Amino acid sequence: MEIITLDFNIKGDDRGSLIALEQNKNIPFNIKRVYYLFDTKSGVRRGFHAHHDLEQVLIVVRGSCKIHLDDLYQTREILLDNPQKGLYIGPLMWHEMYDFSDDCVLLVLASYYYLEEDYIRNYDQFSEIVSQHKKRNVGK
Ligand code: T46
Repeated sequence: MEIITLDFNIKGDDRGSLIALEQNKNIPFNIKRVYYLFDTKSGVRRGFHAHHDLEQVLIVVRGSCKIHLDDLYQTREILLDNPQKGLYIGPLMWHEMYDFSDDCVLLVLASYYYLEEDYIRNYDQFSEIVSQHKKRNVGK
């Protein structure tokens, strides 16, 4: 599984740090939506879905959390604990977020508006779609 992480430059000076995020520059798509998760209760695990088409970059701007990634063939656990790092999650990647620190603020930049039809929330359905997709792309 290819894990795409993004490193953001800090525009730092003696006043502190600043990171700028720009579509099609350090974020690899047009940004249509921004949302953030905070005050996540202890022990909570969320996500449990993949997207058909959506592209996203996840950035923990404060605190830490872990991301479970599953492309049907491999799984990976990624620790996000640095506002300088982004994790790219593209289509057909099952993901779950867990181990949120009390102070965690998880910022997400998304390539499209909120669309429930883009979610695959059932793992069996995810498995079916990825397998079909792989079959169609064999030999390409
Ligand atoms: C994802 C992970 C990383 C909206 O109304 N608009 C929005 O833009 C979003 C993201 C959510 N919602 C509503 C839908 C639900 O009623 O907010 C509620 C919580 O959403 P959800 O249960 O989908 O949250 P997570 O944490 O499971 O997943 C979210 C994103 O939905 C998802 O796209 O990739 O964060």
